Amino acid sequence: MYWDAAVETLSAPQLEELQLQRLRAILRQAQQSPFYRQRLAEAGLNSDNLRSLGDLRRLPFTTKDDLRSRGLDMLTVPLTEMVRLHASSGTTGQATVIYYTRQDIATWADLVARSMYMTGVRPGDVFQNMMGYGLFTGGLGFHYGAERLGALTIPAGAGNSKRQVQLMRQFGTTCIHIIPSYALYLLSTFGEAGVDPLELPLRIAFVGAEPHSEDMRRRIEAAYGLKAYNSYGLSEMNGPGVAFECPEQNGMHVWEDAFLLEVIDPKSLKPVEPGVVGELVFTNLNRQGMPLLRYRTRDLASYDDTPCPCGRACKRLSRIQGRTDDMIILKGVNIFPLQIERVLMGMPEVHTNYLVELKRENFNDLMLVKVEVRESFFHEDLRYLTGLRKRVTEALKSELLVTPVVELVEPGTLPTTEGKAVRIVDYRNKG
Ligand code: DLL
Repeated sequence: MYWDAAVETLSAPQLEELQLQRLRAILRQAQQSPFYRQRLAEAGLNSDNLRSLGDLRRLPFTTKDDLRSRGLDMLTVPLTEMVRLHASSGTTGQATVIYYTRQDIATWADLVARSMYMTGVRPGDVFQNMMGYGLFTGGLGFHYGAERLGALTIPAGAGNSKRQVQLMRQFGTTCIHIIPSYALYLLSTFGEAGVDPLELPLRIAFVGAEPHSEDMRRRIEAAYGLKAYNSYGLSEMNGPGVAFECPEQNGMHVWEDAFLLEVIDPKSLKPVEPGVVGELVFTNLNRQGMPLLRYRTRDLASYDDTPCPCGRACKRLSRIQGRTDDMIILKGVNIFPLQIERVLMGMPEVHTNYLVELKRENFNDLMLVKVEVRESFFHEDLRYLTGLRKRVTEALKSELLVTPVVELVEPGTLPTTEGKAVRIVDYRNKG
């Protein structure tokens, strides 16, 4: 049941003790980097005078801007000792680069193996990795983890949908790693190929890398006949394998022996209570080449520190509600993309894709929501479609508190990507 019982069965106080030891060691390590040497000196903090985990709060946060401007100054070993680099997706500006030593790659692989094992993957499973291999961490991160675990790993990569279906049939794939929006899109390829995913031996899917709702998970589970586990990570903290769902599917356990978690109010920067949504801040506890201290992720979620029936004491994160930088402000109202998704994926008439366009007409902000409607509903009469359009508009309005313009479109007509879905296009400040 446990990949690393010595760590996974620690009680909360034991875990804290381990964190304190590791934090002292990582402060020593971080002092090898020009960036943190200066930061730690300015804060008057070092491994000898750190008494409790809370003492770390004396150190300022590390931000994405710090990484961009001072990234190379954060290395604690010479560049020649690094064996790999990855870069973040760069959806919000210039990409940030993370360097890994050989030991960092091994630690990361072990965390991913632990995550996969927790959901029931075992040697003998056939694991099809449908995430991009490259600068993105999703592909290689899971690849090394799956091999470490001992699963037969198919490095399928992203896209090439027909081939994905063919590989699943040919090799009897039992576990998949897939972007959730792509998992729904791939169903149309199954349809075209005349293959029913329910007849394949699929058991487990890992879905992550982008926000998705509980309804979306249930849709994936029902269509493929498997259990889908939410997986969270970010390149700045290795990649996938930071927080992962256990069989309870009730929040993602943060691997707290490797990452010290803080959840803060993004405005006051004070810690928030359990259950309150705040920004996630992580400190690497066992990364060698480029440990980041108090890194502000911009991701918003709440945490739960009550015991989990699975026996692991590690705190659980809620679904990521959005990012501090992807919040839409429309007519002064704050909207997170996940709110839109929750409404749409909760409606059985809605197919797998939608697109939100933000426009400005005559100095007035406008939200246009294009929604694919399932085949069987799309061919209903006009009166039905007018009624449906009204219902979608009302449902969105009551969640978002602004009235969108809804357009119903045929299934398969909106653009798709093989990577993270682009659901929102903001034309307001363009042209
Ligand atoms: O997306 C790492 C990853 C790969 C995670 C595969 C899970 C599976 P980046 O490209 O650096 O790394 O993007 C990180 O993606 O800060 C979140 O905003 C978002 N994200 C990642 N996982 C989830 C998730 C990878 N499960 C950024 N739910 C993060 C919601 C997620 N958002």
